[in-house]
Amino acid sequence: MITDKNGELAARTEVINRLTEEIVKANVKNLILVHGGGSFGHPTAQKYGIKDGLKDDTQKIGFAETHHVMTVLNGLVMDALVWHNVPAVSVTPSSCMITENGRIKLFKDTILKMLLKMSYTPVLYGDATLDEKLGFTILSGDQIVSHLARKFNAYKIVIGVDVDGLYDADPKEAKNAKLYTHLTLRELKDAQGKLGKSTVADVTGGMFGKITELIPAIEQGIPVTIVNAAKPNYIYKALIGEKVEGTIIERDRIG
Ligand code: IP8
Repeated sequence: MITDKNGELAARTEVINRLTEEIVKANVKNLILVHGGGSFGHPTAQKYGIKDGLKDDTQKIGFAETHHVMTVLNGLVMDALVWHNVPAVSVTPSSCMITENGRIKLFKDTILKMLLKMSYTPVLYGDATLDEKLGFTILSGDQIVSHLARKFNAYKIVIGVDVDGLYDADPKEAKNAKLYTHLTLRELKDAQGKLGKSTVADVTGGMFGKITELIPAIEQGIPVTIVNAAKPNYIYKALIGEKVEGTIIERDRIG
Protein backbone atom coordinates (compact mmCIF):
# COMPACT_ATOMS: atom_id res chain seq x y z
CA MET A 1 0.00 0.00 0.00
CA ILE A 2 2.78 2.45 0.85
CA THR A 3 4.68 1.25 -2.23
CA ASP A 4 3.77 0.54 -5.83
CA LYS A 5 4.00 -3.26 -5.93
CA ASN A 6 4.31 -3.27 -9.71
CA GLY A 7 7.43 -1.14 -9.58
CA GLU A 8 10.76 -1.69 -7.85
CA LEU A 9 11.83 0.54 -4.96
CA ALA A 10 8.74 2.64 -5.72
CA ALA A 11 7.45 4.39 -2.60
CA ARG A 12 4.10 6.18 -2.64
CA THR A 13 5.11 9.15 -0.54
CA GLU A 14 1.73 10.84 -1.00
CA VAL A 15 0.04 7.77 0.52
CA ILE A 16 2.59 7.62 3.35
CA ASN A 17 1.86 11.28 4.10
CA ARG A 18 -1.91 10.86 4.00
CA LEU A 19 -1.80 7.80 6.27
CA THR A 20 0.46 9.70 8.65
CA GLU A 21 -2.12 12.50 8.79
CA GLU A 22 -4.84 9.94 9.56
CA ILE A 23 -2.70 8.45 12.34
CA VAL A 24 -2.13 11.93 13.79
CA LYS A 25 -5.86 12.73 13.62
CA ALA A 26 -6.83 9.44 15.31
CA ASN A 27 -4.50 10.21 18.24
CA VAL A 28 -4.39 6.60 19.50
CA LYS A 29 -2.59 5.97 22.77
CA ASN A 30 -0.07 3.09 22.98
CA LEU A 31 0.11 2.69 19.24
CA ILE A 32 2.69 0.41 17.62
CA LEU A 33 3.12 0.75 13.84
CA VAL A 34 4.34 -2.04 11.57
CA HIS A 35 4.79 -1.79 7.81
CA GLY A 36 5.55 -4.37 5.15
CA GLY A 37 8.14 -4.68 2.42
CA GLY A 38 6.17 -3.90 -0.75
CA SER A 39 8.32 -3.18 -3.78
CA PHE A 40 11.35 -2.62 -1.55
CA GLY A 41 11.83 -5.87 0.40
CA HIS A 42 10.02 -8.43 -1.74
CA PRO A 43 11.76 -8.18 -5.13
CA THR A 44 15.20 -8.20 -3.49
CA ALA A 45 14.32 -11.07 -1.15
CA GLN A 46 12.97 -13.04 -4.10
CA LYS A 47 15.98 -12.35 -6.32
CA TYR A 48 18.37 -13.87 -3.76
CA GLY A 49 16.05 -16.53 -2.27
CA ILE A 50 16.46 -15.06 1.21
CA LYS A 51 13.35 -16.62 2.74
CA ASP A 52 14.59 -20.18 2.19
CA GLY A 53 17.81 -19.46 4.04
CA LEU A 54 21.54 -19.36 3.47
CA LYS A 55 22.63 -21.91 0.88
CA ASP A 56 25.62 -20.23 -0.70
CA ASP A 57 27.76 -17.22 -0.08
CA THR A 58 26.46 -15.28 -3.07
CA GLN A 59 23.25 -14.76 -1.07
CA LYS A 60 25.03 -12.87 1.68
CA ILE A 61 24.97 -9.60 -0.21
CA GLY A 62 21.28 -10.34 -0.90
CA PHE A 63 20.54 -10.50 2.83
CA ALA A 64 22.39 -7.23 3.37
CA GLU A 65 20.63 -5.63 0.40
CA THR A 66 17.16 -6.81 1.49
CA HIS A 67 17.67 -5.43 4.99
CA HIS A 68 19.11 -2.23 3.57
CA VAL A 69 16.22 -1.49 1.20
CA MET A 70 13.85 -2.05 4.12
CA THR A 71 15.70 0.56 6.14
CA VAL A 72 15.34 2.92 3.16
CA LEU A 73 11.55 2.37 3.03
CA ASN A 74 11.38 2.67 6.80
CA GLY A 75 13.32 5.93 6.55
CA LEU A 76 10.63 7.36 4.27
CA VAL A 77 7.92 6.29 6.73
CA MET A 78 9.91 7.79 9.62
CA ASP A 79 10.39 11.00 7.65
CA ALA A 80 6.63 11.44 7.30
CA LEU A 81 5.91 10.56 10.93
CA VAL A 82 8.56 12.74 12.51
CA TRP A 83 7.85 15.74 10.25
CA HIS A 84 4.20 15.43 11.25
CA ASN A 85 5.27 15.69 14.88
CA VAL A 86 4.68 12.04 15.78
CA PRO A 87 7.25 10.95 18.41
CA ALA A 88 7.96 7.81 16.38
CA VAL A 89 11.10 5.75 16.86
CA SER A 90 12.19 3.00 14.52
CA VAL A 91 12.87 -0.41 16.11
CA THR A 92 14.84 -2.58 13.69
CA PRO A 93 13.50 -6.16 13.78
CA SER A 94 16.75 -7.75 12.57
CA SER A 95 18.55 -6.15 15.54
CA CYS A 96 16.17 -7.39 18.24
CA MET A 97 14.63 -10.57 16.82
CA ILE A 98 15.97 -13.98 15.77
CA THR A 99 13.77 -16.60 14.16
CA GLU A 100 13.90 -20.39 14.09
CA ASN A 101 12.65 -21.86 10.82
CA GLY A 102 11.00 -18.53 10.11
CA ARG A 103 9.21 -18.18 13.45
CA ILE A 104 10.19 -15.55 16.06
CA LYS A 105 12.28 -17.39 18.65
CA LEU A 106 13.98 -14.53 20.46
CA PHE A 107 12.77 -10.99 20.92
CA LYS A 108 14.76 -8.55 23.01
CA ASP A 109 11.94 -6.20 23.90
CA THR A 110 13.53 -3.99 26.58
CA ILE A 111 13.83 -0.96 24.32
CA LEU A 112 10.38 -1.36 22.78
CA LYS A 113 8.82 -1.58 26.26
CA MET A 114 10.67 1.49 27.43
CA LEU A 115 9.61 3.43 24.35
CA LEU A 116 5.97 2.53 25.02
CA LYS A 117 6.29 3.49 28.67
CA MET A 118 7.65 6.87 27.58
CA SER A 119 4.72 7.32 25.15
CA TYR A 120 6.76 6.99 21.99
CA THR A 121 5.30 5.31 18.92
CA PRO A 122 7.55 2.37 18.02
CA VAL A 123 7.72 1.56 14.31
CA LEU A 124 8.72 -1.90 13.09
CA TYR A 125 8.68 -3.55 9.67
CA GLY A 126 9.02 -6.82 7.81
CA ASP A 127 12.74 -7.49 7.63
CA ALA A 128 15.48 -9.91 6.66
CA THR A 129 16.43 -11.54 9.97
CA LEU A 130 18.94 -14.06 11.25
CA ASP A 131 17.52 -17.54 11.74
CA GLU A 132 18.90 -20.25 14.03
CA LYS A 133 18.16 -23.06 11.59
CA LEU A 134 18.20 -21.34 8.19
CA GLY A 135 21.01 -18.86 8.70
CA PHE A 136 18.67 -16.09 7.67
CA THR A 137 15.13 -15.67 6.42
CA ILE A 138 12.36 -13.14 5.86
CA LEU A 139 10.22 -12.16 8.83
CA SER A 140 6.91 -10.68 7.70
CA GLY A 141 5.38 -7.58 9.21
CA ASP A 142 2.26 -9.70 9.84
CA GLN A 143 4.11 -12.14 12.07
CA ILE A 144 5.54 -9.18 13.97
CA VAL A 145 2.06 -7.63 14.36
CA SER A 146 0.60 -10.87 15.68
CA HIS A 147 3.53 -11.45 18.04
CA LEU A 148 3.46 -7.92 19.47
CA ALA A 149 -0.32 -7.88 19.79
CA ARG A 150 -0.23 -11.09 21.83
CA LYS A 151 2.76 -10.06 23.92
CA PHE A 152 1.30 -6.67 24.83
CA ASN A 153 -2.30 -7.88 24.84
CA ALA A 154 -3.37 -5.29 22.28
CA TYR A 155 -6.82 -3.77 22.40
CA LYS A 156 -7.14 -4.29 18.66
CA ILE A 157 -5.25 -4.77 15.40
CA VAL A 158 -5.91 -2.59 12.36
CA ILE A 159 -4.56 -3.84 9.03
CA GLY A 160 -4.42 -1.58 5.97
CA VAL A 161 -4.40 -3.33 2.58
CA ASP A 162 -5.05 -2.32 -1.04
CA VAL A 163 -8.42 -4.08 -1.35
CA ASP A 164 -11.62 -3.53 0.63
CA GLY A 165 -11.00 -6.36 3.10
CA LEU A 166 -11.15 -10.11 3.05
CA TYR A 167 -12.92 -11.77 0.11
CA ASP A 168 -13.94 -15.34 -0.63
CA ALA A 169 -11.67 -15.18 -3.72
CA ASP A 170 -8.93 -12.84 -4.97
CA PRO A 171 -10.90 -9.67 -5.90
CA LYS A 172 -8.17 -8.68 -8.37
CA GLU A 173 -8.88 -11.84 -10.38
CA ALA A 174 -12.44 -12.90 -9.62
CA LYS A 175 -14.91 -10.16 -10.53
CA ASN A 176 -17.70 -11.68 -8.42
CA ALA A 177 -15.58 -12.14 -5.27
CA LYS A 178 -17.66 -11.51 -2.16
CA LEU A 179 -16.43 -9.31 0.70
CA TYR A 180 -16.72 -10.71 4.21
CA THR A 181 -17.78 -7.89 6.51
CA HIS A 182 -17.80 -9.75 9.81
CA LEU A 183 -16.31 -13.12 10.63
CA THR A 184 -15.92 -15.13 13.79
CA LEU A 185 -12.80 -17.22 14.21
CA ARG A 186 -14.76 -20.34 13.28
CA GLU A 187 -16.11 -18.73 10.11
CA LEU A 188 -12.64 -17.46 9.24
CA LYS A 189 -11.13 -20.92 9.52
CA ASP A 190 -13.90 -22.31 7.27
CA ALA A 191 -13.28 -19.54 4.72
CA GLN A 192 -9.50 -19.82 4.82
CA GLY A 193 -9.26 -22.46 2.13
CA LYS A 194 -10.83 -20.14 -0.41
CA LEU A 195 -8.71 -17.06 0.23
CA GLY A 196 -6.90 -15.58 -2.73
CA LYS A 197 -3.14 -16.08 -2.93
CA SER A 198 -1.36 -12.88 -3.84
CA THR A 199 -0.87 -12.31 -7.56
CA VAL A 200 2.22 -10.12 -7.26
CA ALA A 201 5.67 -10.88 -5.90
CA ASP A 202 5.08 -11.38 -2.17
CA VAL A 203 7.48 -13.83 -0.56
CA THR A 204 5.46 -13.99 2.64
CA GLY A 205 2.17 -15.17 1.15
CA GLY A 206 -0.14 -12.18 0.55
CA MET A 207 -3.59 -12.20 2.14
CA PHE A 208 -3.44 -15.93 2.91
CA GLY A 209 -0.20 -15.47 4.87
CA LYS A 210 -1.66 -12.43 6.64
CA ILE A 211 -4.68 -14.32 7.94
CA THR A 212 -2.67 -17.35 9.00
CA GLU A 213 -0.42 -15.08 11.07
CA LEU A 214 -3.30 -13.22 12.67
CA ILE A 215 -5.22 -16.29 13.87
CA PRO A 216 -3.26 -16.75 17.15
CA ALA A 217 -3.96 -13.10 18.08
CA ILE A 218 -7.67 -13.51 17.29
CA GLU A 219 -7.65 -16.72 19.37
CA GLN A 220 -6.34 -14.62 22.25
CA GLY A 221 -9.41 -12.38 21.90
CA ILE A 222 -7.81 -9.50 20.00
CA PRO A 223 -10.16 -8.26 17.23
CA VAL A 224 -8.78 -7.50 13.78
CA THR A 225 -10.12 -4.87 11.37
CA ILE A 226 -8.93 -5.06 7.76
CA VAL A 227 -9.60 -1.94 5.68
CA ASN A 228 -8.60 -0.44 2.36
CA ALA A 229 -5.81 1.98 3.19
CA ALA A 230 -6.00 3.43 -0.34
CA LYS A 231 -9.36 4.97 0.57
CA PRO A 232 -8.98 8.24 2.46
CA ASN A 233 -9.98 8.11 6.13
CA TYR A 234 -10.57 4.36 6.29
CA ILE A 235 -7.52 3.79 8.46
CA TYR A 236 -8.54 6.81 10.56
CA LYS A 237 -12.05 5.45 11.09
CA ALA A 238 -10.79 1.95 11.86
CA LEU A 239 -8.33 3.38 14.39
CA ILE A 240 -10.96 5.37 16.28
CA GLY A 241 -13.48 2.52 16.07
CA GLU A 242 -15.92 4.26 13.75
CA LYS A 243 -17.98 2.11 11.38
CA VAL A 244 -16.17 1.67 8.07
CA GLU A 245 -16.36 -0.70 5.11
CA GLY A 246 -13.96 -3.61 5.62
CA THR A 247 -13.69 -6.92 7.43
CA ILE A 248 -13.92 -7.34 11.19
CA ILE A 249 -12.71 -10.65 12.59
CA GLU A 250 -13.46 -11.51 16.22
CA ARG A 251 -13.03 -14.67 18.26
CA ASP A 252 -16.74 -14.88 19.05
CA ARG A 253 -19.69 -13.00 17.75
CA ILE A 254 -20.33 -9.98 19.98
CA GLY A 255 -23.93 -8.78 20.17
O1 IP8 B 1 5.67 -7.30 3.45
C1 IP8 B 1 8.38 -8.76 4.29
O2 IP8 B 1 7.38 -8.15 5.07
P1 IP8 B 1 5.84 -8.21 4.62
C2 IP8 B 1 9.60 -7.86 4.24
O3 IP8 B 1 5.11 -7.73 5.84
C3 IP8 B 1 10.63 -8.26 3.27
O4 IP8 B 1 5.52 -9.63 4.28
C4 IP8 B 1 12.01 -7.90 3.60
C5 IP8 B 1 10.40 -8.91 2.14
